[in-house]
Amino acid sequence: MATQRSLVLLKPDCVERRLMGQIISRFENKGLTIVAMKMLRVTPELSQKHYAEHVSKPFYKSLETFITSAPVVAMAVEGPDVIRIIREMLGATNGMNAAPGTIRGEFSSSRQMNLVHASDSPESAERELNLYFNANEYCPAKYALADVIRAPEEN
Ligand code: FUP
Repeated sequence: MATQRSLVLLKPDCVERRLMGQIISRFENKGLTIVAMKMLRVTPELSQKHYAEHVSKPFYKSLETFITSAPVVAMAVEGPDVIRIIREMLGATNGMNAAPGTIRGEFSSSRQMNLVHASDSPESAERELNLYFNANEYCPAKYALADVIRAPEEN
């Protein structure tokens, strides 16, 4: 299984609601590896780049107001098939439709305030990671317990 990296963003609602620890714990509990992390304020310029495919849509202005309203936490999360796994952990985009047990299913009842963003394809991941991180901000490591999380051939 190919090792991938996904951009995961804990959005302003996640930070404001003090849910950062609970959400990060889910990724750690699953055995995924955080290889870069920072807190920042998304600017309108960064929002327009991040949500380039949505800039011309009617909901964009409201989305920009929301994503720039409070700090976010950006993470690069690494693991085999991690892009699919994290999207499944998040659940449907609209928290009202997200399955019980998913992050949005447990914590969100909103389409806009859905707590977490994660890349939806390898192409998106590369583009989005480059928006948030420079090459020298990654801290890849082989942790001591890696071999009790997955067999070496599963990585
Ligand atoms: P996702 O791939 O889950 O990030 O969702 P989309 O690319 O479809 O949407 C990007 C963000 O826009 C989502 F976080 C939700 C938000 N959104 C709205 O706020 N209103 C809409 O009508 C559609 C999407």
